[in-house]
Amino acid sequence: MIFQFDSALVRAPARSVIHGLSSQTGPRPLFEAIEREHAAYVRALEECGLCVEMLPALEDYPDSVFVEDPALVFGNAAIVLRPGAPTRLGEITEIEPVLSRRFDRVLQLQTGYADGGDMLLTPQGMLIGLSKRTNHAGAEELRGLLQLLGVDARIVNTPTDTLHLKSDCSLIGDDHILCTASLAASGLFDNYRKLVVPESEKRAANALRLNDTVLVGKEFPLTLELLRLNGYTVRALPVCDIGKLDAGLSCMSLRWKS
Ligand code: CIR
Repeated sequence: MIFQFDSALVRAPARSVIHGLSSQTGPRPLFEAIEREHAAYVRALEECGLCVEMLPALEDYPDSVFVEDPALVFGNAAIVLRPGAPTRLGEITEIEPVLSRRFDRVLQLQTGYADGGDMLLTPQGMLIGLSKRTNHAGAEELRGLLQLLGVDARIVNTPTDTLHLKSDCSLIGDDHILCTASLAASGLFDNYRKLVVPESEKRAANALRLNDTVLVGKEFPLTLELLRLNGYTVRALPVCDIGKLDAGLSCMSLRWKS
C-alpha cells in the first residue's frame, strides 16, 4: 500500500535552476541537461502508472523543481511545510493554492522549518529527520499536524554530512531499506532488512519505489545490480546534473494514491 501511487505533481525546471543550492565545489549543472533529466523522470512516472501534473517553472526560485521539499501529501490531505533554506521559503506560497485545489484538507506548518526531503513514510509512520533544513521546532509542530491526520511520527537524527534524511535512504519494501553505510550503522533501521549501497555510489541511496518499480540513478550500476539480485524491477534514470545540486530521485515529485 505504501508504494501504491496513481498521481504526482512535478514542477518544470526554471532556467535559474543552474544557480540552485549546492554543497559541491565541482562544475555547475547545465540547464539543458537538467531539462533532459527531468523529462526522463516525468516519462518514468507516467510509465509507472502515475497521472502527472506539471506545474509551471518559477524563475524566482531556482530550487523549485525539487517540489518534494515544500509539502507533504497523502491520499486526501496535504501539509504545507516551511523549507529551511531562506531562498526556498517563498516556494510555499506557490504550492499552497495548488494543494488546496487538489486536496480536501490542507494543513500548514506555522513555525520552525521542515523540508519534505527529511520525511520518510514507513508502514509504522513517518520518520522526521532533523537536519540543516529541519529543526526541532518544525519537527515537533509537524508531528502534531501528522497526528491530526492519523499519522504517527518519530523524530530522528540525519547523518551530519547529508542534506536530507532521504538523501541517504529509501524504503524499497515494507521492511526493506536501501541506505548508506553510515545510516545502516546509526541504528535507525535496526528493525529493517538493509541493502547498503557501495561507498562509491552513496548518492544511489536516494532511489524511489513507485508501484512495482524502483527508480535508481543510471550512474550507479552496482546498486542497480544489487537491487536486481534482490528481485526488484529497476529503472535507471539520468541524474548527473541534478546530482550537482545535491538532489536525487525522490525530490522531483510529490506522489500520492487518490
Ligand atoms: C536544495 O539544496 O534544496 C536543492 N539544491 C536540492 C534539494 C533536494 N531535495 C530533496 O532531496 N528532497
